[in-house]
Amino acid sequence: MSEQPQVIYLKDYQVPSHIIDSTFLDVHIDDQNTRVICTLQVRKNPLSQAQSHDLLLHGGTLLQLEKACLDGVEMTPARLIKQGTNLLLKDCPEQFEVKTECLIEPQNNTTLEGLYKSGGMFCTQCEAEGFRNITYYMDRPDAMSVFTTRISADKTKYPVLLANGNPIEQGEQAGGCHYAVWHDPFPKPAYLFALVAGDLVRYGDSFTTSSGREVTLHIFVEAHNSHKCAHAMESLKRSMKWDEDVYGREYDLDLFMIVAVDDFNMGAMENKGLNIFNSDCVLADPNTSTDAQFERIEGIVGHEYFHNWSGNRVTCRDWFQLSLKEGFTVFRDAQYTADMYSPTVKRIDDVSLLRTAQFAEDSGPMAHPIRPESYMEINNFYSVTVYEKGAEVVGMIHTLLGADLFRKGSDLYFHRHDGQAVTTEDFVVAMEDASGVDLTRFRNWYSQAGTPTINVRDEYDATQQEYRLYVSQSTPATPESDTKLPFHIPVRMALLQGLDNNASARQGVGNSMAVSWPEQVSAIAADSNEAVLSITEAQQTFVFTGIAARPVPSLLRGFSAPVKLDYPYSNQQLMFLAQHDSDGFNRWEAVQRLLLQALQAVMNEETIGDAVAQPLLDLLSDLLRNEQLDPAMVARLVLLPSEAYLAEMQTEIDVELIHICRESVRCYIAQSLQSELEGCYARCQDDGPFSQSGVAIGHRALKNVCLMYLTTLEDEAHLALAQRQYEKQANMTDVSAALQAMIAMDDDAAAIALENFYSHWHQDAQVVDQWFALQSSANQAGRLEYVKELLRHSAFDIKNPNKVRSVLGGFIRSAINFHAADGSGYAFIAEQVILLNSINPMIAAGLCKPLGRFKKHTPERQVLIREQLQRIIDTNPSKDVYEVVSKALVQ
Ligand code: B3K
Ligand code: ZN
Repeated sequence: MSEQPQVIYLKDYQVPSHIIDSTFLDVHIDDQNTRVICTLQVRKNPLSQAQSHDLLLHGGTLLQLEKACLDGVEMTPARLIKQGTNLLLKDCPEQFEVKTECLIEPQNNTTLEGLYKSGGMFCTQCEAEGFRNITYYMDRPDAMSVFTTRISADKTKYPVLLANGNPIEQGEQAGGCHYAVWHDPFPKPAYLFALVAGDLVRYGDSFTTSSGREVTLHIFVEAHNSHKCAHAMESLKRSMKWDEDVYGREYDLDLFMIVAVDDFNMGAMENKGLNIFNSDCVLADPNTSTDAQFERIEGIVGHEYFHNWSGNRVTCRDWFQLSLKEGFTVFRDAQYTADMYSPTVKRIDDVSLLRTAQFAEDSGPMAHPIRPESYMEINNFYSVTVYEKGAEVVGMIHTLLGADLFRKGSDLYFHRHDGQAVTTEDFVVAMEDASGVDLTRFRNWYSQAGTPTINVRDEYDATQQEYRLYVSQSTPATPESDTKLPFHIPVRMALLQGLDNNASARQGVGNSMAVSWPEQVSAIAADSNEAVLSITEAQQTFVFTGIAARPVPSLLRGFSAPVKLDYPYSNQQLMFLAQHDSDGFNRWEAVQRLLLQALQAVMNEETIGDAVAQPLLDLLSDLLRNEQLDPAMVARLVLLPSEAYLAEMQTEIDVELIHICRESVRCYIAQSLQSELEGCYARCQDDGPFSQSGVAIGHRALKNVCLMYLTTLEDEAHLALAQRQYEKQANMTDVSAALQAMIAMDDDAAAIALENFYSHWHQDAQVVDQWFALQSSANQAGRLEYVKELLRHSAFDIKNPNKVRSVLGGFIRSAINFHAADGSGYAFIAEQVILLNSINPMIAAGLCKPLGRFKKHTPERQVLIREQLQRIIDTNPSKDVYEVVSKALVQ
């Protein structure tokens, strides 16, 4: 990149000048030069204001144009203008045919966008703008066309030829080649196009839709992975059923295909009828995959399938609307996972991610609203904000409307916009029209970045029997705006009958009170014990009357809004909520707050014994001994807040202090509760056949949390415990937890186990990725050289994003190493960014993001990080990297 990249603005949006009624692609796959002949039936868009009759076709740097014809006549240079990498076709008629012929070299395409080769197979990734590297096209999501795709290739090397839609023809052709023709009847934007050619085996099944149609389901994988398809197939069938039951959405083609690909920039892609998945997000086997991976695969299979309606049937008008499909679909996949597993545990896991990754993005240089106003490179905006906060915004609409009206809204949205490319505004209007709920102020969530804080104070007047909540909200400045309008924040809450009641009421302690809710309350639960406060102003007061005794407020239940809640909970109140709150999320939240306070006290030099007081230890002890609670829930309840969350809570991050204090609190808890931890570990040990029931998964999670605590004691007995768990080789969840514990103990035993593990699994790329990640993310100081050595390992491949994510992503997660005081971690990542920039700009830019968030670090670290950012930008990087680094440097 030699000049500054162009900035694209939402305000400049214009309807497409032309409509492409049909697209015929003829792709001849070849190991050297792949030929793409593209025939488009085009007409002028009656809605376009454009004066000229020119047609702009996007083209990428990888295209080599051989020929272009308009209505069968080869175009002369005077009418075929090159504009950068794009093509301008001058003075076109009202209706015409364009035919272009290009050569491409997928085997040399390391960006993994457009058509590329992964191992022995050819595959595509077109979202967001990859299609323009396959052929010249109107590569924008509001240009929808009916696609027919003819693929031809060597029959022996590439026996399987796939594209979107239904197969309509196949046969032999000269030179040992064969061909297949696919037709997709649903008009779609180019970003949903897909093509695959490879030597793959097929895992098949079928699904009967609610209206009785039979849909054939195929998962294509390389032969050695054929035993790893069952879980994804079951997940797919469950997702199809769930979307019918919960959203009334039926699948629309006769065939649904998934293809597993080893080299893939992200998790998976929802191409119409032909989803392409990163192998890591589809292949699973109990011997090689952890419980977390199984759950993740189920969520991603669901996510991509749900896109068939929220994304494909109704798509985005432009890329600023990305959250229209991503936020909504993440919300849908979270609902699905909650229904399949435990809603509370899913919520806890999602909120933990939001509060670390998304809150950090929202307070850094790349902060953007879920509907950004501008971008240089759209790939940089496939962010935790657009996805996770986007899902929270949809979730808040769900909370404000209630499940029934939300469903009415989604029905209206799908019905009204089926086959269209629309905006987030269209989504909100459908929700308003179906429910009658006014979402005017709510729209600020789409246009403003930043994490609001809601400040809540209360007052109880015993003589008036009145309880008041004083609520105010504020949001810090972010790069797009210094001033913020108030948000519409739904605060789900209940008032719990507290301890200071008179004796007669004592039996009701912890019950939520049946309250006559004040008028501004927008929704009332059926039993009137719970309500949603609609916070819409900068300051509001809520008055509750007829309250016989001072209640304990349970605020922001289920984390009903992506905000920071500032309420001065006393220790006693938190203990109370931790034991009594009927909202599972808020029970967890109360324990987290207690643990956070203890950690913060240690960081403020209080002695551990005082900070981690006996009542807190008693609470943890009760949890570890409680056999009634869901073990998966207990596993989360007793876990200390992560270093990333502790960092998020500080105004100036002290990496070492956080690390040392958290480690010592962990150790102190292990010492104090050793017998409870050992007891819980033993109780959760399932010696029967391997099971994936919720309880079995929960037991493994809890047992491994206990193991992590116990191994902080660094004694022979607990090292032996981890070793025994490793040697048992019961399942991958236990094996990798045992390895992680041994690595943390930094013992020679870990080295032996790691070698044993590698020699056992070196042929399984997915397991090798885990092996890399376990080592690179180990959170002991001074591991940089070790991680550098991993890069030199024969199994490492910088061109494979999964390997990069395992090793470099793992290293960045290990804060104590990434933020090493001498800057060595920053210099290391900068070197890798520079190297990766020329191979795969999207992955390189992703690695830059953590470097960009330096403002909250100490002045010394800020200088060190800035130096590395400057070093990167001095290499004149791709626009992906340039955008992230330049925005970081101007903060
Ligand atoms: N829609 C794709 C993401 C495409 C990312 C392009 N950089 C996967 C998903 O969200 O379902
Ligand atoms: Zn998605």
